[in-house]
Amino acid sequence: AKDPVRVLVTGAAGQIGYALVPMVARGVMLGPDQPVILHLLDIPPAAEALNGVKMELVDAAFPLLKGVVATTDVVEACTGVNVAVMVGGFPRKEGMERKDVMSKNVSIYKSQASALEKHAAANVKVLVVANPANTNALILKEFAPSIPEKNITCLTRLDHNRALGQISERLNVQVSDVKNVIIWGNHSSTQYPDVNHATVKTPSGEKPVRALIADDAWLQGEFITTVQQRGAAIIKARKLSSALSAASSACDHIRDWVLGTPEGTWVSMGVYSDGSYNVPAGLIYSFPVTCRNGEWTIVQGLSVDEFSRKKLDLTAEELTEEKALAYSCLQD
Ligand code: NAX
Repeated sequence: AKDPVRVLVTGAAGQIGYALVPMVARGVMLGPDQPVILHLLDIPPAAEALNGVKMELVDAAFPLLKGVVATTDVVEACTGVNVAVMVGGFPRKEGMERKDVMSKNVSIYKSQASALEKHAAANVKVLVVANPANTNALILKEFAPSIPEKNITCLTRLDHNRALGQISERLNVQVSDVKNVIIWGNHSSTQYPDVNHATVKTPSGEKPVRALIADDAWLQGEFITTVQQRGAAIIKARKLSSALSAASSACDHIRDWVLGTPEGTWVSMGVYSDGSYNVPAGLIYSFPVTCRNGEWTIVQGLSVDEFSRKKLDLTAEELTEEKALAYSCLQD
């Protein structure tokens, strides 16, 4: 039997945490033959609720779940973890300044970075979910210099999956037959969902989405805004933000990273930019990636037309500003 993998979930008493931990315990994230030990972190006001989640995990009697560490102690939570899913953060409340929210998250991610750096397993893979996800991941990277930068990522897979979903609905095809959409940039409303290289499996072979959907106005308009604004639409409908889809996409992100992407398929991940596609180096930016042997690689050589170029640059500009704001918080 395989040794258990230790998976940290921060913010585990929250909404996404509640949807995510049973998925991890069922093998959705790391595979049906991979035992896991869950490390659950939250803050003291949520300690009782966190203990309730632990009780339910015990009650569910998951065969793959070999242990649960539920704690409000960051060091205990981070010790020995192989995978860290960072869902905990400070939410933006009505009337709050952007800088105040940024400042709270910068201080959370700075201190959790140090705890991970000192106490996590040497090759820990980190996925930041909490918003502002790209910039939180960047802060985590800056304050955990001994964790390889390739190991620190943020979640844009939910946006990627939303784009697959919209194409599948529009064409009335199975979502599993659609692939290779791309989310470029920030996990925010400036993200660019790009279908220029996406394809659909049909009885007569793989066809470009562009050839199947002739309606350019929809592809360059409503499709993009629907994906960009989907989070807000879910809040409007549910009075709560996306949770099951966020949890499921976090599992997809880690599973593909660890176990690899299928041949001929790429996915979107927020990763440390090396300057590919003329995106400024030093941002955490969402790119198309393939994964193999536990490492992601940015897909190279895709054509970027003029319309797309503007969108890639716009979301990069926003991330550059967020980075500057985060650094100004560090100085205060
Ligand atoms: P909740 O407010 O339900 O849960 C957040 C949990 O984090 C709470 O239990 C809170 O006590 C805990 N927490 C706060 N500070 C902490 C700290 N310093 N250490 C550990 N835990 C801490 O929010 P939920 O709906 O679960 O969303 C969590 C985060 O995901 C939010 O930042 C949200 O904006 C973000 N999202 C990101 C998405 C993405 O695709 N990247 C999509 C979904 C979601 O909106």
